[in-house]
Amino acid sequence: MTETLRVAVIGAGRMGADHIQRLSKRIHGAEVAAVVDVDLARAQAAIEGIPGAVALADAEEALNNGDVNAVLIATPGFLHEDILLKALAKDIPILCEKPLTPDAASAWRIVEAEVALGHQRIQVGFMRRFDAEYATLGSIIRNHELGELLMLHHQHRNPNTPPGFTNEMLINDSVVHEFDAVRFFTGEEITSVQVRLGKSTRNAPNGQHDPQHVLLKTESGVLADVEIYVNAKFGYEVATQAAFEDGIVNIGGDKGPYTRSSGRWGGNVTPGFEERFGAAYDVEIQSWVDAALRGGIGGPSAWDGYATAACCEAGVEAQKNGEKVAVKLAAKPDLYKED
Ligand code: ISE
Repeated sequence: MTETLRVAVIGAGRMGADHIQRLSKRIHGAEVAAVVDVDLARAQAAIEGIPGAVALADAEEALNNGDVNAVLIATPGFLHEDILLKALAKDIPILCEKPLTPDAASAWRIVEAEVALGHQRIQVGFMRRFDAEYATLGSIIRNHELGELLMLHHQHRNPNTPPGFTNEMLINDSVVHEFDAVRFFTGEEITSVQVRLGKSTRNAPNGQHDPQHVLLKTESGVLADVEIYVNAKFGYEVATQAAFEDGIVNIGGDKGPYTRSSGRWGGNVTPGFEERFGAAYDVEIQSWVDAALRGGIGGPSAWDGYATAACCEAGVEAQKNGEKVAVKLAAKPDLYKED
């Protein structure tokens, strides 16, 4: 049995660079064997100080490197399908950053390829499932501690967006997390998505309508709403309020330390997702590595990637027509059904 994952990290941008540091400094049982980026200089900079790692400009070359036995994909979503299919053909552990792929048809091709392989190799990078407060709220829901869950209210606020962040990406890149969170909390599929556009901030780049109000419904009728506001300026905030029959639970509000000094009170605003979810990313990647060394996956599956891609597709249509759009899902293959 393999004792160490020798990981090829594909993509050395913001998320890839963060995972490279994590794998080489904090994760047990895995090492960075290769870093791939079309910008070779960026790949070279990313392997600095990592003994035995090589910098490459081509993902296939990394997959064919005899020193590589696992892959972490951190390129933009539209590049995932090709690498995923090649990595599945090698039958090696795969951690794929969200989204699995940008649309339901391509995500379904990935599901079909994994089903043909006969076992699960793909874990999708929905890191929020590994956040301590998410886990606590998830268990309150599953154990019916406060009766039935009735509604979920989400706030998802980013300080600003990188260049090229389109209006569709508010759904495909950002709300994709809430699609997964709602499925994780309820254990149900989402049946419809509606998007309402009100006043837009003057800080939204051309082409973006920001904020947007997204309304979801699950199979049993749980309603969820999401305020997605990606040019909120003040900082980063991901918070949820859950309404139950017997109580209300809030997670993800401001974190301490809360200080009173020199006639002022307050604390620090979280600047970005690396700080907000840093611990969750560590737990997520360790869970992937531990499960991969045992031959399995340790988190959300390709089915979760497909189901959220179908929600995104409905969400982008709903952005355009303002209607309630049904989420269309194929039948779940046995490979993804729990024993
Ligand atoms: C980004 O890609 C992330 O995954 C962040 O968690 C999210 O808050 C942000 O909106 C996305 O663009």
